[in-house]
Amino acid sequence: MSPLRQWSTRLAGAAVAVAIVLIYACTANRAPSQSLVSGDAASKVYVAPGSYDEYYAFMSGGYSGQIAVYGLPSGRLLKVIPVFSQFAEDGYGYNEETKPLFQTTYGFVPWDDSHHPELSMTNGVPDGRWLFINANNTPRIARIDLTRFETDEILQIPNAAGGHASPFTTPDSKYVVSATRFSVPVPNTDVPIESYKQNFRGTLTFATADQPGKMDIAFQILMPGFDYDLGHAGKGPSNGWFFFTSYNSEQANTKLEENASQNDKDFIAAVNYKRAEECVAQGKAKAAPAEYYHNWVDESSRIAKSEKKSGVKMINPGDCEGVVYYLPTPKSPHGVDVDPTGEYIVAGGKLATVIPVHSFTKLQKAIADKAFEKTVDGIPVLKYDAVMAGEVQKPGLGPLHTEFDGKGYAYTSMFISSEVVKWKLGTWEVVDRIPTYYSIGHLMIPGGDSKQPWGKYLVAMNKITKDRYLPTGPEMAQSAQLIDISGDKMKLLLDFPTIGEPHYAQALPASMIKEKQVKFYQLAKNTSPWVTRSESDGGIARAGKRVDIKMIAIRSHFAPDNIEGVQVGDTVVFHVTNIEQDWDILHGFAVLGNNNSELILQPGETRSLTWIPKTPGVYPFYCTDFCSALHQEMQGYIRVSPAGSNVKLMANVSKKAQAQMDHNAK
Ligand SMILES: [Cu+2]
Repeated sequence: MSPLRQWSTRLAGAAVAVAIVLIYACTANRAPSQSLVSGDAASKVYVAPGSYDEYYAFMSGGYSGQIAVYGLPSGRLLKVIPVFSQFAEDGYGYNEETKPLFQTTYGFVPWDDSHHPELSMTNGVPDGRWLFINANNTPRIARIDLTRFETDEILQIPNAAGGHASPFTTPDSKYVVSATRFSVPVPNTDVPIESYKQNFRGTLTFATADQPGKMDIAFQILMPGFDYDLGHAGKGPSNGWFFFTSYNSEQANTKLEENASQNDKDFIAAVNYKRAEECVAQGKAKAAPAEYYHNWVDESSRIAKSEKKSGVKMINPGDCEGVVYYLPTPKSPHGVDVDPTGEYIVAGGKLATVIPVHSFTKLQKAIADKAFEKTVDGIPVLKYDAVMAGEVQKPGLGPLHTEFDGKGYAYTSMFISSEVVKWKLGTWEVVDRIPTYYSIGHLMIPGGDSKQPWGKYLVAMNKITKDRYLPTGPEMAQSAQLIDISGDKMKLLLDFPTIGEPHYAQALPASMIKEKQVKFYQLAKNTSPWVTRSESDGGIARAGKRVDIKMIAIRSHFAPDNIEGVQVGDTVVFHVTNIEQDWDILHGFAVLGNNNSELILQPGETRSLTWIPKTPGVYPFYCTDFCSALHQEMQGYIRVSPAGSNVKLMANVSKKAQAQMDHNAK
């Protein structure tokens, strides 16, 4: 590049940066929007005490690694589902039963950045079976069961770094996908970063997802070294295709802010995954090295297991003609969204002045006509004009994501101009716009990325909240805004603070899952090797320096509740079973000085806490979940003696259990 061109490029980059700052400053200084809320907003979001919300909304926690479940329209927080981060509140990732879920080839990874919840689908419509969500840092995909609101399975994605375009599902949830945000050497190895263009590649992963407990990598597609950002499956006529945005088609490896903003157009990768399946069946995919973990919860014991797997089937597009085409797309595209009919593929070009919409019909014709402008690493690039359905003119600044109401309208979030823009599919005219507070990222309409949107509400998820709530120091909770989209004009109804970063969300009518909720686990079906079904089954056993204690919890006592014979240097594992058989009757367990977390015990479940006492003494333990009138009486003691002490291992257990213990001790 000539010095003059470099300089003008830098100026252009600086101008964009200044514009962003100025525009942000303008939006952030806007007066609070009391006047924008119409008089009947309160009645539209009021859910009377004891009444239920109309929708469940599942909002990712971003850098909290979790999912928060809210009721809509009230915005009431119903639950936090821990997924990728340890959760001291209930012992997830601390107790022995759930720790294996965090196993990866990098070791135990107790945190991640969860971005995109995706509901499982049948025939392109959310079906309420499962929720998937991606880990953005150490690429993984989790499955959450929607009868228990618990994480049941986590699959690691190999040959990837930054699993951002994930875990979007195919219309039948046969596959969930993960595309690497960061291109890396594949397989990853020690090379100079300067060798980016020679050595760095992207991968698109298709993982099977329709068999609980059996998620696995079906195949990967090796792609040019761009940054892959988001994806969505085709539907209806475009069923069998998947669309992924990419930026950094410049393949810059430094100062991407400027160096990856050079090209006027980057690409959407249109992937024919039915064709990929054919190539795999025909042996055209190569066996590629990979190591990854698959972790899942055994249904009856409720204990997570880990399995290390190796090898993947890797498709090189050059060996599988017709598997990938590139759609040129202005400019540094972010979101890619397919309308309910499956015909329109909408991109959000972060730096584009229009919202470009591709036509699936035209895409097929362009492929048949070989309307290619060039190839990139063997991938044909279709001509923009040959695939373009239309462009939404002057939509605002910084289009990111689009969802649909099922009535012929699309809604696009505009990050820089902090607004939602409503436009008409087919005519591409903007028909309404509403400000958001502030810097909206994703937006969500229940079912709004499916074949059947329930288009009554829209939720804006905003990155910056300043001045919207009572101030809480330098950091404010991020925020969601509920917007009524049932009429011609969008109406702001409600702001509510969220947990972590509400990156993206999904929602469905509550009626689809509320009757399916598990109320307690049946003790008779608990196959944990540490289950204690009654007081007479409790006991203690020593094996070398390990001491296992089997206990029950029931209103309002533990049994046993006095334990002696533990020594400094022992590893003590408390296995506590909550033998209540009633809905929402939980107990907890914590012991003095424990370097771990509490246990929370759902009715009928067994959970295990590892404790390594360091000094002699007597240590109380107690129930942490307020359970009954005599909750404060729900306590006990464990005596710790010096190493080598002759204090006998004992507990106030039943005679039968004591006889068994005495037998074991011989
Ligand atoms: Cu209790």
